[in-house]
Amino acid sequence: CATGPATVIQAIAAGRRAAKALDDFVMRGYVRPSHEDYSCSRGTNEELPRAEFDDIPRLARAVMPALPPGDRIDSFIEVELGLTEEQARAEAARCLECGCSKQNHCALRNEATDHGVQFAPTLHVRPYTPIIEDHPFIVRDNNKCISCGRCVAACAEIEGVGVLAYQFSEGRLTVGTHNGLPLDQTDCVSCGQCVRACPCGALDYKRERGDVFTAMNDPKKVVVGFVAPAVRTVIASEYDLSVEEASGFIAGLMRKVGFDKVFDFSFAADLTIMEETTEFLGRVTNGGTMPQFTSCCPGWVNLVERRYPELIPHLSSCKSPQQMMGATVKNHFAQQAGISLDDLYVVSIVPCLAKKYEAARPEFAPEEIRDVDAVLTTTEFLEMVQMLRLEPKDVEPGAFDEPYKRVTGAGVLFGASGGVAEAALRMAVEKLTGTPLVDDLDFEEVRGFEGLKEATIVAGETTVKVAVISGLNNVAPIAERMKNGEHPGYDLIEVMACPGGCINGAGHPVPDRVGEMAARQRVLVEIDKLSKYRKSQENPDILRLYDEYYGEPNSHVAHDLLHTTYAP
Ligand code: HC1
Ligand code: SF4
Repeated sequence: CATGPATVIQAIAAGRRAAKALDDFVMRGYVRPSHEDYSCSRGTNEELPRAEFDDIPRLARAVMPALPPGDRIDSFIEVELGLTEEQARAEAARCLECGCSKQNHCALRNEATDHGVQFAPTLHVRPYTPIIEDHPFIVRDNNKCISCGRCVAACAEIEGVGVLAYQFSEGRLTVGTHNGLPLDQTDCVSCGQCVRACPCGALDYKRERGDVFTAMNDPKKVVVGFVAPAVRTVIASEYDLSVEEASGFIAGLMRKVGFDKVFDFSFAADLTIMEETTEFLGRVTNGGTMPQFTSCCPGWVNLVERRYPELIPHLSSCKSPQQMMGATVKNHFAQQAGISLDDLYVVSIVPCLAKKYEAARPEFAPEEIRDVDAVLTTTEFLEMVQMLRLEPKDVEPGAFDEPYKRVTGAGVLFGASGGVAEAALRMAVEKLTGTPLVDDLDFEEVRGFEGLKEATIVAGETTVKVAVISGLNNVAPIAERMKNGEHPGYDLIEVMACPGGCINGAGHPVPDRVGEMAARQRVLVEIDKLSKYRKSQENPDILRLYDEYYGEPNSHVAHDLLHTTYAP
């Protein structure tokens, strides 16, 4: 291919990010689209993994230094070019230097470019202010803050927590806490949505991947990794995988990164359903405290403890699936595999920042040995993959490991809002009617992205009223009413801090296309549909675990290892 302003070249991008980068390039008018599929692929976004755009190869490489290994420019044919290579390189280098590492995926940089904003280093120098580390893992660097207010809005309007506020310091407008207290002494629930909203790296979180690499490099350590339900939706999207391929690819990728044993903690979601639904049915029959709230979202648990301690008796006593998996691996698996706890290092991979907080809680570290030693976000895991320069061709897809190999569609559904309630209903209805649920497994009323969804289910003599809430701002009206002694009219309430559930967690890469959230949800729903087992209570590996270890749901051993208490 020739180069220069008159060159005519077309690029075919493989991988969503590569396509997006080319897309941005075309949108800014530097190259002209020539392929008739272009408008179609932009319109639906469905074609992006193999969208076609005009560009030249070197230009494309210049604007995409940070592409993951799976993304590449596949092939080129000639089209008319509107920018010299030198101009393109200058354009690519125009990072705003706020200090983060987003480079080409920076919304702020794109806005600035689109509006012709120039960066003038001599005018914009500001006095250095120390980095603030007043939270277990959230770090605030006001030197990078551009006072855009996204974090303040996320905290107040999405999560309803409202602990962040603008402040004047040294004559400059930046962000601090409402009352000036350290962040960990406010009602902050550690959801991480402020970090996710920050466009310039002023808010970030501490990575644990270094500790995980260290454990992997220690020949004495058996490093066990388990992955949360929602993570597969992002991996599927990053690597353009089909629904059928997603879980097997993750297992292979985790092995390649260096985990000795790999589990899917949708298994522990099944275990949670066994414990939590048994608890719920017990409350229904014995006149226990109603309604029962789910307790698997640590951001929600933090909110109850900090702002609504009166509601603690309503929280299920179940640990979250992450902590059930950790406790099961550190006890049952360690015993069965004959591994001493000193040599066992347990890592979870999750879409959530609050899971870091949860894993570090002292009640989940009996005798100061944590059940989950490190928590990686989806983003951190992908960073590790990039650091190791792993390509999809290096990955040998495979099954998850025994003895927790089999998971159900119900467990996988946990990753989107409504999934916990749906999985619980699949068991509760069966128990209440005494008849196996065969065809009517889908409780579609509780799926989707609305902040509050409701369903009324008649099961034999019993009517179960369910509410499903996501985005903590949406729980406030109900919580306030209950605080004042009112019954909200529901029996079971699922609450997830992130809008839409864990598929929208702050530990995932930020979606860069419209429709990404719906696509993530679809992956989970499709996996459920294709699953051999779709009810937690029929998972053979769960039944065997009860047989050989826990006895029965809510047994003494189960209470010891799978349940917890909350601190007002
Ligand atoms: Fe979630 Fe859960 S579903 S909280 O959204 O109950 O993080 O995926 O791991 O523990 O299983 C998150 C996801 C996750 C727990 C499960
Ligand atoms: Fe607010 Fe969540 Fe950020 Fe805490 S982590 S400051 S609750 S948005």
